[in-house]
Amino acid sequence: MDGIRSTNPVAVGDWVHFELEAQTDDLSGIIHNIEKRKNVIVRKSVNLSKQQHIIAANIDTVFLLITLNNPVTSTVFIDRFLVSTEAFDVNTVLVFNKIDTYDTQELVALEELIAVYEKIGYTCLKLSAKELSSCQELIALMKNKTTSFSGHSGVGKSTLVNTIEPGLRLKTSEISTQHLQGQHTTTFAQMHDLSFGGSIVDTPGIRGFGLVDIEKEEISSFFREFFELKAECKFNNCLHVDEPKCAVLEAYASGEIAMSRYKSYLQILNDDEALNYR
Ligand SMILES: Nc1nc2c(ncn2[C@@H]2O[C@H](COP(=O)(O)OP(=O)(O)OP(=O)(O)O)[C@@H](O)[C@H]2O)c(=O)[nH]1
Ligand SMILES: [Mg+2]
Ligand SMILES: [Zn+2]
Repeated sequence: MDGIRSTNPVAVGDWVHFELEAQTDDLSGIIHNIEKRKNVIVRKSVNLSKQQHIIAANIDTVFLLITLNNPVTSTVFIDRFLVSTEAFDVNTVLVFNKIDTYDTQELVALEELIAVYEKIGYTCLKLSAKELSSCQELIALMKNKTTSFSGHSGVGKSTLVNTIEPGLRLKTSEISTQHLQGQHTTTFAQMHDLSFGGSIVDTPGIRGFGLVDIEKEEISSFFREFFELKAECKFNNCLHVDEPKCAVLEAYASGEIAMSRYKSYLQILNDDEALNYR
């Protein structure tokens, strides 16, 4: 990860060597050195397209918060996020939030979505960030670990931190009634210690998730269920689009690979700026 071109040289989660400045009251210091990072969560910087923004470093597990509506989290957003965390070696758990707000039909859709991701090996949790009793499984996964909450603005990241660690009282905001989206309440990533052990990084909501530095041929390596199959494709540089004897296409045709996952794959493969920031 060293030599990464990023807009922020130091990120939340970095281990640094620093010296306190003498004769100041506000404990300011000078950072001399940053320890080698175990991993990073990055996204493409919105304004400088070739640069990355490091959302957090040295994370044991990132929890991607997902809501079916208010705001909508699309499957292509989830899959883009997963490609990035697979590429940077960050363990990812999917947290389906706001289950108290869903009607019967939405709960069915939720179960279908969860089935897609559990089948390919991702841990999925369902909870309501406002009800501590629904968060026990999550808390068990956070204990004594450095973890992070990620996801669109308004999915409930700060609400969840407040429920888990009530002393913190982080600012949260209602979803905008006009756009049914969050209001970008959290504006910078911040790490908070947890009284049961460990620490959590609350992050600002991400609009879209651009991918950088991943070659077209590599993308399928970060779709777990494709990776397992690609050795069986006739061509070793197969992109799994229209090639003959493609094991991925065959698995898709037989229903083994979920339609939403294959659609996301094609979108990422045909990536352009317009697709990046949705
Ligand atoms: N009903 C219900 N509302 C929730 C739940 N989780 C969060 N909310 C509400 O959703 C709104 C947005 O929550 P925040 O915690 O501010 O969202 P955030 O992800 O931190 O958003 P940003 O800081 O903008 O990225 C608030 O009004 C919360 O009360 C939930 O599980 N159920
Ligand atoms: Mg927030
Ligand atoms: Zn193939």
